[in-house]
Amino acid sequence: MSYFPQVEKIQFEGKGTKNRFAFRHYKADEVVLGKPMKEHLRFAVAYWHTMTQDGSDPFGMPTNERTWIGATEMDTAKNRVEAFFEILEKLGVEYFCFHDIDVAPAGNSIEEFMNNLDEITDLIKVKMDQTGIKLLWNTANMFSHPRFNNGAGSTNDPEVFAYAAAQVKKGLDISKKLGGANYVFWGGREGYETLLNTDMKFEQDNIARLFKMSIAYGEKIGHKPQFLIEPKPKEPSKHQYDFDAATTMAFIKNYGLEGDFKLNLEANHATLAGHTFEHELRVAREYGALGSIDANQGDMLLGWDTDEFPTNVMDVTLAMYEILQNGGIAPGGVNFDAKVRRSSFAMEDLILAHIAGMDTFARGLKVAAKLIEDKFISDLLAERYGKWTNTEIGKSILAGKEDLESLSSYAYKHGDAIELESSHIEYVKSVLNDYVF
Ligand code: XLS
Ligand code: NI
Ligand code: NI
Repeated sequence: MSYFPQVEKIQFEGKGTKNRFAFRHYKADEVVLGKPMKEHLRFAVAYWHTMTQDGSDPFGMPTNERTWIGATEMDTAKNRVEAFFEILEKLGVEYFCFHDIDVAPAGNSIEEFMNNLDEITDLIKVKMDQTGIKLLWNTANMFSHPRFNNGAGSTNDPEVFAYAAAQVKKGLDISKKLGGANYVFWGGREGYETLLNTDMKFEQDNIARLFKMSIAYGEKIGHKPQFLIEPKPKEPSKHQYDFDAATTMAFIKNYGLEGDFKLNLEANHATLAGHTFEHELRVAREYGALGSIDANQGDMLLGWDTDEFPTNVMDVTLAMYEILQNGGIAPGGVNFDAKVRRSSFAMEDLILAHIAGMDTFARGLKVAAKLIEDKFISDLLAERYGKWTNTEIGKSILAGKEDLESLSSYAYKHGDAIELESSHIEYVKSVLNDYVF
């Protein structure tokens, strides 16, 4: 049975096509900078937004038409697996991501939950074997259930900590079974409401304890996915410990987790933290910790994680530039942590939204590759920092031959004759527009 009988496998038809169910820019096998697009992009579909969102919001009822709702929760869960793989295959997407609770109902006890997970992930494995589709990452939802209202790793209650540990253990067992490339920790409740009742140091020590147990368990079962932490400054907590890339790197270094942990960076989380997405990617890249990305975009007029499908070519170009400069993103990928708007309630919108995101990333990739081929940004940097390598004083400072006294006498001699150069940044941005449009 098909959930999208009106949709064939999506093909590349180019910019002029009037067919809504076609790629206008994404051509999986087109070679860009020596690699097919699909290898650069490693697209993944997110199970939660695609399969479980109903379109409700704090002011309104569900809107989404979804034909996979069955008689029981387990029936729905099984139907979703079928529908999900149909979406992946029709889009030609080779990876996917999920939380435990997205795929299997919680049931009435921890045993029932874990059994449900085993049953559904067995089904998922059959589908993976049939299609060659792979698991980019899975994760444990340790934020929705009331038991996590004070956090999971950071909880004040050791029994909650144990429950979280059970979910992570199961998550790693599933990752092993499905050959997961990465395993994600996003700490939505790992933060605080008020410092009045919070021991920040104790809570962070405990989060690190949970992470170290995870590394140890991975080693024990002989399955070592790349562990990723996904920063986000707030929402649902008022303040989240993994605020942004820089804060999370400080945490990783403070607890000696480098080597095992990298970052999964999300565009909308970057803007919530008051950064551009490319800023977050640059910070991670410079630490050698750019692991994977959650591809979406926020609405600058709204102060929350709206998780829109990415359609802004300029933003995506600058993100893809960082990814190319990183030498790619594997074993990570481009996961669409994005949901259709409430008014896009039809089944087919799930397909159309992913096509929009994939086309946007294809365009961003192509423009970023052109920027690299033309040395547009590297020439800009070479010019801007040129005096460090083409003046005697610049070379001498970099060679470590100067100190405060020698520089002080240099400044007394030459200080008033400094020739400043204009950045002409408006011109630069205008030329960048020529690349994008
Ligand atoms: C929420 C996060 C979440 C993670 C996975 O804002 O983006 O969806 O990606 O737990
Ligand atoms: Ni995310
Ligand atoms: Ni998010």
